[in-house]
Amino acid sequence: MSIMCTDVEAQPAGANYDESKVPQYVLPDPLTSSDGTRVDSPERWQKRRRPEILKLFETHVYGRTPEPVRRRFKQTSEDKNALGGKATRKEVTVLLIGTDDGPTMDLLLYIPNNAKRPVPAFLGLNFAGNHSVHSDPGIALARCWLRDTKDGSVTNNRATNLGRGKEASRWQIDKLIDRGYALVTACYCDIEPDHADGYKDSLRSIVCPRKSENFVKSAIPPRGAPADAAPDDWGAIGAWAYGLSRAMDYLEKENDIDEKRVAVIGHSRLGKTSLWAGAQDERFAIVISNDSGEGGAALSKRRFGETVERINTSFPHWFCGNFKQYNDNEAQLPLDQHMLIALIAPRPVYVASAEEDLWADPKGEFLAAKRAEPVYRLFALQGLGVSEMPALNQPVGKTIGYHIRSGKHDVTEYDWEQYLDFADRHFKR
Ligand code: GTR
Repeated sequence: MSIMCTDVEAQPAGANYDESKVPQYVLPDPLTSSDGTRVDSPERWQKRRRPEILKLFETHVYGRTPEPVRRRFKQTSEDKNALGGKATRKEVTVLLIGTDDGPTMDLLLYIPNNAKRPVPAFLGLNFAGNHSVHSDPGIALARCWLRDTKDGSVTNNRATNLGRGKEASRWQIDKLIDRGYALVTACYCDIEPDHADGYKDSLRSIVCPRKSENFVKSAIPPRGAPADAAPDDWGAIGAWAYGLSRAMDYLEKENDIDEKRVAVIGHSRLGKTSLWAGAQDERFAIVISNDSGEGGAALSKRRFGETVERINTSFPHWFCGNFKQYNDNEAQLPLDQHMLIALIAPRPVYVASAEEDLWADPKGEFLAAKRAEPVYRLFALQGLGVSEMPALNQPVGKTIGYHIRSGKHDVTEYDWEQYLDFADRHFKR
């Protein structure tokens, strides 16, 4: 793997990209409970160890997710003749606290017309608005706050028509439809705008698990969270994951989609989000993380590429307050990301890396998937089925899928082809 990559975005300066400088680290054993007892059966895992690990991630990394509050769904459009007649396009607004004047999340659905309904689906949040995922002019422009872009596709934090189809290559909707899958997406900024003050326009300022209870005034100024947030209150990733679960609530009511065959998918920060959503919410039948890196699939203790300190500094709003204790202090983390992947067991999970995406630590992503395997074995399932990282563009794995693709940090047609093949193997048996 080349480490002489000149892509600044893929490889920001000042981080470790040298395998020989990775510190010695010890990963906690997912199959040893906090009282030292060995987890030797699926029942013990589900009843005892899984809740224990979930709690560790809530307390130290992503923060606690509140119980869902009342929500309502309103279909706002339907076109049975979309994409030249091969799909039905629907738009549905989720009223996230049940009131018309409260926060909303706009879902976009494409459902294949030539497949037996109810169909399986991929569900994922998008970065740039629903109108960015396909050039179809029938998609409503995103209504949420978006970051301004140089190309004019977002101006004064509002989407413009120039953004139509801008992210289409990352979604491959025609391919999904041709293969019999629905796509369901929403813009992550509907749930929380992605900046340090975004919580002010987020569910996090309205739906709070228990304000002030357990509140410890932190020495670290509460950037990225309400001033009275507890150190284990949820961050933006927690809020985005909550949004995915609310989309799933809608899919349970949508007759054209089989809610038992929904794969949750995300790229990069949204790959961290899909893993956290899939870890918590067992309704997601497959979980896919594309180039998710630090705080996603990559092991934190390896300190290769992005570190806990870098991510907490650049994105103070993503994780809970407690996570900041591990800045430059990963060795003290009572968990690592292999345990997040293990929380998805026995459901299939797919981790993908890109060769030039060293910032996300491809090897750390592979090793986390590998170290989740013992939990899959407990369920008599084969995980990756390989002991070494595979060659480029050589997908591996049974219940845990993995590939490292050539190229940059992105979601490509190649990535989607692997996810579709993986979903076929698990959903179309
Ligand atoms: C980077 C961040 C990564 C990754 C990426 C993305 O700036 O450091 O953790 O999430 O953004 O979301 O594209």
